[in-house]
Amino acid sequence: MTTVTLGESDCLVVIDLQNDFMPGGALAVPDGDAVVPVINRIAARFQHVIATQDWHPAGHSSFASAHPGRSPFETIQAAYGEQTLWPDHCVQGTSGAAFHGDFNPERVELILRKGFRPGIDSYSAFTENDRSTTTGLEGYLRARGFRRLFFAGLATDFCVGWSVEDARAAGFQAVLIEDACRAIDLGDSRAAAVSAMEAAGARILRSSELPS
Ligand code: VGL
Ligand code: ZN
Repeated sequence: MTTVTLGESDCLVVIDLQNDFMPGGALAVPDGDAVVPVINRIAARFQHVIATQDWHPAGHSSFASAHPGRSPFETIQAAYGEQTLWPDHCVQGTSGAAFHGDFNPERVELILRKGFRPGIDSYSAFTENDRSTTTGLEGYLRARGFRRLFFAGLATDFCVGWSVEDARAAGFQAVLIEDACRAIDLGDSRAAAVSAMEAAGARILRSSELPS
């Protein structure tokens, strides 16, 4: 059932398809590897594809290990507000930060790295967690003439969700391809993220609704 026609002003944004978010990885997303074949398949349908990489320096302030006495998945009050603490993950240049080996990045036109400032995390591909430092992606996408962005990858409730909301705030049409994403799901964070994306005006589609 195809409900969408893809064109020159559409771009697929593949979020954080990295080893550390896969089963067995440092910050494993349940069933995270199931999205890889789906994304490989749909990427071929798009004229344009970009990807992001979570890219932290060792000792990053989002790592619980940088806060004596704190554990992963606790929240702390950072200078810029609430911040969840994570296991060490996606350290620059490590195999955990590399793309999943089955992800075919051949058609990826831009790889945007984020989370490299030691004191600021960045879930969103657009704006870091202080909600003011920009990654530059909005300007890039606008300069490329994209108007509608399709999102896939990991994790629905963090990097994908925040990116979708920021895409809407920046004035892009945003589409979540829900079966091409998986969530970390802390508490009810997946459901909350999907509600927030819908409230922001994002459309939720299944990959079967894209051209085959
Ligand atoms: C992510 C937590 C920490 C993600 C990245 O890709 O969703 N989540 N860093
Ligand atoms: Zn991270």
